[in-house]
Amino acid sequence: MAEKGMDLNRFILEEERKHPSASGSLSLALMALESAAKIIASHVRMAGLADVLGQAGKVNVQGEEVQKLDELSNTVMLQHLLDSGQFYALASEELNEPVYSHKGKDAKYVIAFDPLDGSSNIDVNVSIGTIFSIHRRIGDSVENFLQEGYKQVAAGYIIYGSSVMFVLTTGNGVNGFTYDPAVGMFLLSHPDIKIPEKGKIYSINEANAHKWTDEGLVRYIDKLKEEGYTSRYIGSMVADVHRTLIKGGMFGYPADRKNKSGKLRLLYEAAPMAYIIKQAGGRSTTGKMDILDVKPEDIHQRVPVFIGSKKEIDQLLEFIS
Ligand code: P6P
Repeated sequence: MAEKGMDLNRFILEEERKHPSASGSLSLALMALESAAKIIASHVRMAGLADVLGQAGKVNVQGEEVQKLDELSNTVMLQHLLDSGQFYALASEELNEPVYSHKGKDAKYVIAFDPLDGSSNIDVNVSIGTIFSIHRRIGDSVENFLQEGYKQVAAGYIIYGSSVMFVLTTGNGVNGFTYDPAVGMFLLSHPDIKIPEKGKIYSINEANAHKWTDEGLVRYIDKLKEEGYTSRYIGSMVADVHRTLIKGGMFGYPADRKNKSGKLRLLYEAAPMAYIIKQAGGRSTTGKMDILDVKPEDIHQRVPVFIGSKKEIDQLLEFIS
């Protein structure tokens, strides 16, 4: 296990050395992500002062008002990832269609990302985050993004909270790196993260309970209450899932009569988070199947999401499957 305090770049290179056939492309890809994360973190930290808050007055592909930080984060991600030359194509929550990279026309990977998830929380200074999912390139067009989540090469998120953390898996466990702005480096603070087998917290927007379409979900939540669980729901997926990873329990965004497939996006929210949690020893489900087994049909496809500790997810499936 890597030593605490190791910086992210050295960690990435040492992981590369474990794969003699590695070309170094994934390392360069992850380092480009790291650079983008540092710049986004700087702007998020200054948001309250730089008058970046407020609506940019535009509506994104999700039909949501775009905050200026959303736009800026998307631009920073595109700039660094395209410039790295390590990605054949990029898909973003903020863009209708994927971007195909000239510099990456022979690249081995594609990436899907949510540049700034939870952005509706920017104005109230709640933790928000960037989520990413990296797959191998398998073709010349959109099929690159329609791969099941279990095929991900790497996935993770950067949470911009009381501290900035880069949480990453490349398929060999989960490691968390906390940003030290004094030296401008992400330092290994949470080596080999494992989600507790069982938690004491459930995280779900109960205001939607009367609309949930999963029969038994209300009874499941009532059972957790009887077992003494507490509720924590921030309304920022990266923050809610990060707490679940560290403390255990479950996070859910179910389907309801209004959102027939739930609200969260498969490619760049549910699948990368499910991969992180699985690599940390947890479970994920749509209520019907493991999130990582879902074959995407559209790059902005939504899925119902239940992610967390083995005990809570196994117990959930006794109530809703
Ligand atoms: P609701 C934030 O807008 C987001 O996309 C996720 O980060 C979060 O988990 C969810 O929506 C919150 O949705 O309907 O509970 O406000």
